Amino acid sequence: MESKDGLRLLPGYFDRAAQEALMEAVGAVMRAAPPFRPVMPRSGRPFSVTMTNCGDLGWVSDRSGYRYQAHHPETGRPWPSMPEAVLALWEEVADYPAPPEACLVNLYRDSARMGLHRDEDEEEFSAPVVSVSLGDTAVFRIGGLERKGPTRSVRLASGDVLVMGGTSRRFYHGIDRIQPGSSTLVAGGGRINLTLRRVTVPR
Ligand code: MD5
Ligand code: FE
Repeated sequence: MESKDGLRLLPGYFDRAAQEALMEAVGAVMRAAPPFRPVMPRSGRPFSVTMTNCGDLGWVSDRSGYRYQAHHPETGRPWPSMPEAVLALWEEVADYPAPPEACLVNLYRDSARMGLHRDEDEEEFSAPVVSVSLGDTAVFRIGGLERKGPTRSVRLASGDVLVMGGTSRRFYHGIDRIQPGSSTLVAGGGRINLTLRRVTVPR
């Protein structure tokens, strides 16, 4: 599916063997950089999703705000490097002349969700956001440039890749829920989402 907005869904981009290989790589990332539970700026309300990152920069949220930083907020160590397969995916689908700097790893267990929001903590909006779904199917909600505008629902299954380029880079979106038990890929159940982003403008 390719839309005039620059939104491209690539269903089944990764086959089961490739998904298992990605899970191995993600497991290594999580051992080096354990998932943490971010809190909302000011309120300190915890996210239902836990997160970690790989790459030069990682997205974090705490009482002082949202930002990208080079170190894990709890261990203080630099983020592990991005798996080769993730860099290869960006090369294949991003149509952008520089590598991604951040790969956010979101972990959704049973009732975890992500409210409607826009990705706007980056400096570079000419690069797409590339997202990989692994494990349980997610009910993804996508709107437009206005928070109050119409939205539609898209199911994201394990192995699907979503490329948000062009105008869609700034669309409102969120995860309404996951469908527990819809995949056997993630040990203990749940969904893992990899979100690849360029943060800075290349020089
Ligand atoms: C997820 N994660 O499935 C999603 C995938 C996040 C987040 O939203 O911020 O961690 S990224 C989906 C995305 C990004 C940018 C634009 C659009 C979707 N879009 O216009 O649909 O955990
Ligand atoms: Fe987002």
